[in-house]
Amino acid sequence: MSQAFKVEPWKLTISGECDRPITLDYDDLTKMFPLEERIYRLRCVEAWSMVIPWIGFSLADLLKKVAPNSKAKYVAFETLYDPEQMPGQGNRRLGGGIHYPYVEGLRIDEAMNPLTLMSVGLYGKTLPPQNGAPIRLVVPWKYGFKSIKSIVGIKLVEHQPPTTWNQLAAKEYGFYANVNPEHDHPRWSQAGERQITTGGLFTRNRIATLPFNGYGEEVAGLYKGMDLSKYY
Ligand SMILES: Nc1nc2c(c(=O)[nH]1)N[C@H]1C(S)=C(S)[C@@H](COP(=O)(O)O)O[C@H]1N2
Ligand SMILES: [Mo]
Repeated sequence: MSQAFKVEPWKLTISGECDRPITLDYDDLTKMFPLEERIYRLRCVEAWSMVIPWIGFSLADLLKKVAPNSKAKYVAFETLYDPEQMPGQGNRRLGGGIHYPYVEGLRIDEAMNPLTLMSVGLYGKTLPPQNGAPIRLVVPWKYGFKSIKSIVGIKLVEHQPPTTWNQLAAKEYGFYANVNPEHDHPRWSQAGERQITTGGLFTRNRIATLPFNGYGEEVAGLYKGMDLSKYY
């Protein structure tokens, strides 16, 4: 995405299995909810990580506004589809074989967890285009690919929705994608990660990967009784 990437006008529609669907425009995104800063670890599935101070609000606050009904078992997210502004989308080589638009999903209880953030900024500023302007998801206990950027659609659905990386290679990228040092990617270990810092000197700190990226106390209960080597 280039710096000319246009975030205004922007429309984000929240619809599906709910009583009060809404469409938000660019101003609503930053004004509808009080914003807070949250410092989270982000762990990419490709074994690098970063600590990032996000600005945003809980996805739960947004979902409560639309009043999900009893059929809302999952939440499906969709990125803006605009090949002119996002060259990768119209080009098989740049796009890495992905089917666009990028889509992601969460189970409703994961979406309602207080850690699940809708982010509109980082490092005290609005989100730059490459980090998902004007609004993105941040799910800190899951691999980075779950944290979908530049969202235009959020839909409450009854069945588990398709997700981009899972469609590309289901054996490598599961729907759950919880950070799990005991479940290796078929082509590399997930036991450790390369921590990227802004310091330069320390950009190759190798650290141990923690279950649920260190957020187990808050989220392990969501997966009680599930075999995490099967639901990876
Ligand atoms: N729409 C969209 N969202 C996306 C991606 C993408 O290619 N398109 N990449 C994902 C991956 S693999 C990671 S690791 C994070 C990276 O977030 P960052 O670009 O802000 O570092 O975004 C995720 N969200
Ligand atoms: Mo990633």
